[in-house]
Amino acid sequence: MTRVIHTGDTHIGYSQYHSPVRRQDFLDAFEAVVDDAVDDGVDAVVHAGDLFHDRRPELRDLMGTISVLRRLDDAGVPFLAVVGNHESTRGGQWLDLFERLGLATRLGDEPVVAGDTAFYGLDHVPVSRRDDLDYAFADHDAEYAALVAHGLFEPFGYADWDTETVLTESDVDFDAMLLGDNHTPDTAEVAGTWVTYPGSTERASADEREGRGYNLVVFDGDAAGGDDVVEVRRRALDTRPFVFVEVELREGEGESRVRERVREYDLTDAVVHVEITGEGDPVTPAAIEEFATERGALVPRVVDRRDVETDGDVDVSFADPEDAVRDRLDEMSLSTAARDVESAVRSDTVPDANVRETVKRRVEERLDEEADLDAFDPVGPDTETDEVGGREEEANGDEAEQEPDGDGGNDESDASDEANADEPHTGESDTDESAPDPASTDGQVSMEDYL
Ligand SMILES: [Mn+2]
Repeated sequence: MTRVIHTGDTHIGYSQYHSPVRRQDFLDAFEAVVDDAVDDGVDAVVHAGDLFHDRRPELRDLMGTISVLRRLDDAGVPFLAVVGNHESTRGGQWLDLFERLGLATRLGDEPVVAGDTAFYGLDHVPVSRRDDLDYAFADHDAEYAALVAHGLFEPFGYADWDTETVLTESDVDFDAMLLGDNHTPDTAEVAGTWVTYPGSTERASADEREGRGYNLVVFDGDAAGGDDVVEVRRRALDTRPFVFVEVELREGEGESRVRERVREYDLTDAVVHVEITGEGDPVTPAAIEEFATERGALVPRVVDRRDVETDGDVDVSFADPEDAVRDRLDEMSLSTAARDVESAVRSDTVPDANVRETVKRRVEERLDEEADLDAFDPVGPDTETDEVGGREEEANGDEAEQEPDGDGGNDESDASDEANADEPHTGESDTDESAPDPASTDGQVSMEDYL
């Protein structure tokens, strides 16, 4: 019999809402999981990726993580892990550092045995490179086998990775796939194999409404009352309270009604989301946020979803506006990378919801190809051929459709979040607060952004 704690999507280092308290919360959640593992004496902690929120964790996040891993190691509990999309770096992985320190084992195509189960790993692989995967795993002679992987697998939401293909093409017969990436916990059976997500351990987005937790997975011939060899049980974590207040204003109602609704909740130390819909008078979100703070909220966020009146149509016309834009762009000596970004933003073939992810991916791909760093140098107005290439690329829909994160949904502030990740010291400046759309100025992003 083997008993392991299966967790993932810890997102350590995430200063959600630019809050240092929230940043600590993500590390605390990891610590809580490890505490349970030590108390329980499980055979291993299996981590399915996204231990860190981004590829450049700060020193304090690394030190915090190391001290938690050290506690686990002192208790003799192995930490077996794979690399997720959020933390993946171009060179070595942070996980390799922990392995070098003797605090972790990076799973791969060779079996790592804990109890009587062989564990294998599959790091996150972008959709564009999945065709090259051969799912070749070395033999094992353990009783059971499990594949730990990071990605969006069928049959769960946002899936872009076919689980049956993985299971069919693998040369090891897995009893379970222990997954990370999808922050919504769920378990299903695919072709006789249990596939399960434990979900994130702290809410990385306000869309993650249900309680957080992790899985306790038991490999045992008599698991699940003898009906199976794998049993997946979910355990809850005590995390930061999130309070959601929905206020639908009627004609004539306004700020006082919103306050009245907010007052109905215990806001102590909570992240508070107030959403205003309906009719009624204008409300100043800042005033409501101040009110929530006075009532003990850690982070108050107010979003007014009511239609905001615009200044009417823009009264400018060009014979061919696209042509005018192109002319202006030609004068700007933009780098190839900047043109990539510009074309993704302006293109008709990239759906609005995918723009941020597309931009992020294009820049990342250029960064990943060391040889492509020239693409960030400004080019003169004479070398315009890149622009055509850029447009062709998006015309065939490649970028927009092949999204490893499956971020087909609402990508409100992923890009600004990445910007913060690259420049941690500007993280407090709330860059996303300056965006014009009220729905995207709450510093909050949808769940898909954090898968
Ligand atoms: Mn994640």
